[in-house]
This record gives sequence, C-alpha cells and structure tokens, in this order.
Amino acid sequence: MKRRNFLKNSTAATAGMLSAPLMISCKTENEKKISSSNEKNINPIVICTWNFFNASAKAWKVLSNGGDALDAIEQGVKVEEDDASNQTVGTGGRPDRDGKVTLDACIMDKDGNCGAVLAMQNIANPISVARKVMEDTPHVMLAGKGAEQFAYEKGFKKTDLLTEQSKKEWLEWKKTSQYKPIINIENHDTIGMLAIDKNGDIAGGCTTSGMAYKMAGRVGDSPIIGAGLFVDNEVGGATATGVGEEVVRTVGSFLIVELMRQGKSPQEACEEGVKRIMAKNEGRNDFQIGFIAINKKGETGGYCIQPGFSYRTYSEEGHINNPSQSFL
Ligand code: SD4
Repeated sequence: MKRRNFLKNSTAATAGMLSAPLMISCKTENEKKISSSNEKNINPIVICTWNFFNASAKAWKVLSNGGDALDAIEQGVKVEEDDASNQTVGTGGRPDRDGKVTLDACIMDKDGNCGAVLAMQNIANPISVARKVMEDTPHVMLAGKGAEQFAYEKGFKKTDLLTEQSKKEWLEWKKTSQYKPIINIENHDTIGMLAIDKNGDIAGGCTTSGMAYKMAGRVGDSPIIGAGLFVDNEVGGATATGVGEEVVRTVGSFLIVELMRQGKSPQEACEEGVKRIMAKNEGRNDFQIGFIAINKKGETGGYCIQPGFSYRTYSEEGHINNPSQSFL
C-alpha cells in the first residue's frame, strides 16, 4: 500500500474510534509532518540556484498568474538558456575541449514523470526538449545525436550555440589546455529550479552547458534524475550545481529528498548532502557544490562547500537572494 493511502486509511480508521486530539497524539513525529504538509494551506513559491533574478521572476509570473509548476520551471530556466551572455547555460555556454557546446537538461513533474537530454548540440532550449522527451516518448533520456534529431522532429531549429566570446575564451584556453574547474564561476552557473504552484504541486528542472572544456561526451549530474534534480510531490524537491561528478557519486538530490522524507528540514537535508560529499573527499577543498531544496510546506534551504553560493526565492514574501552557508 502506498504511504499516502496508508496514512489516509489509518487516519480514517482511527478517526472512527478516537477523539481528534487523541488521534493526533497517536501519530509519530514524521506522520504529523507529512499530514500537516498535506493540509491545503498553499503558498506558491519558486526557488533557483544562484542569483538568477530574471529566471526566477519569469517563473514567479507564471505561478502568480495561476500557472502550474511545470510551466513555471520551463519558462523560468529558458530565460537563462536564451541569455547569450550567460556562459554556463544554453546559448553562449562554454564549449567542450574540442570547441563544441553540448547541453544537458532535465525536468520532473508532480507525478514523478521525467525527461532529460544529454550532451545535445545545436539546440537552444534543452529544457523544452527534455519536456518533450518526458511527454511524447516512452523514454526518460535521449543523448547526443539522438536527442538532436528528436528536437528537429519536434520543430526545434538548428542554432549555433558558440558565441564569439565563448570561442575567444576557448581558443585562449587551448594554449594551456588545463582542465581546472573554476569555483563560483562568474557567481552563477547551472540553473536548477523548483516550484510549488497554487495546487501545492511541485516540479523541477535543471539546465547547463556543463563544465567548461570537459572531454567530448562528458555528462555531469545536471540531466541525471536523482543526481542534479529530484522531485517527490509527497515530500519536496532538490537540485544541485557544481562539480557534477561528485553529485553523481552520492545521488545528491535524491538523497536530500529522502532525508526530508525522514523528517529533516530542507536546510538540514542540504547540509547532510554536502557533508556526505565531503566525507568522500577528505582533504579536498578545491571544488564547489551547492544544493537547494524545498519541502511540501514551502520551506526552503541551501548549502554549499565554498562561500559564494546563493539561491533565489520568489513568493508572496518577496524576491530574495539568499546567501548560502558553506561547509568551508
Ligand atoms: C555539471 N553541475 O555539468 C554541472 C555544471 C555546474 O559548476 O554546475 N558547474 O557538472
């Protein structure tokens, strides 16, 4: 029996036998948290990694007009995919070591449906292709040429994603060809976004051009469900930015959602997520990872390894850039 049904059934059965106060006192702490989060007291909210003002504003516009969380996510992160001056996402993203811009993205809805594209070239909006994979195919992930071909079939146009600026920097990089990920690059990076809509439903998305000057074919955490993003509509969602290899090793976003299911707050869960990574990397302090999370009640949290990470929240309480606490 599903947990939700179990709770519903056990509550109904108990209600017939006991008075309300007694019934509440019979619940475990965890059950209290889950059932109170199911009560209809919903405040839409969107949160995203880094200080992505325009993307979070766009997503909030969708939510505040009564739109659903999935549309808010797609339209929100697209703002960054379309911003050619942002060299970490979509058009204008930094290329791999061979000079090719390859994009990764994934999206997940309230029913646990998900779609992803990996190492896709020449298509400007990987988040929208990921959504099409989710909605129009029997698959979850399409990679490389297959993803690109699918996008053309769905009407996406071929686009040159390598801007003059990114090309110039890549040519400069080639002089030394040293792969050395930069911490807090330009103070923004991959955009991961989570939203709760007026129905209390949660969706999430994550989109990136990946690590600059990566090997051809390299894929990080961002399009991997459970690593760069995870949503469970009964509990909450989490998403990540930073060195994807380390997030994959701990299945970071899934871990954080499971920790929230066990009763941790989003903040506590993000902190534990980072600690797990650091436990596997003793003595290393040369890389960044940031997690953000939201629970069903709309509580949020964020935590990172290095100082400098922040995340945006947008709700009726305002549009806020929240500096994240860090492990180091
Ligand atoms: C990746 N997590 O490809 C992404 C990129 C990123 O800092 O966030 N870089 O590993």
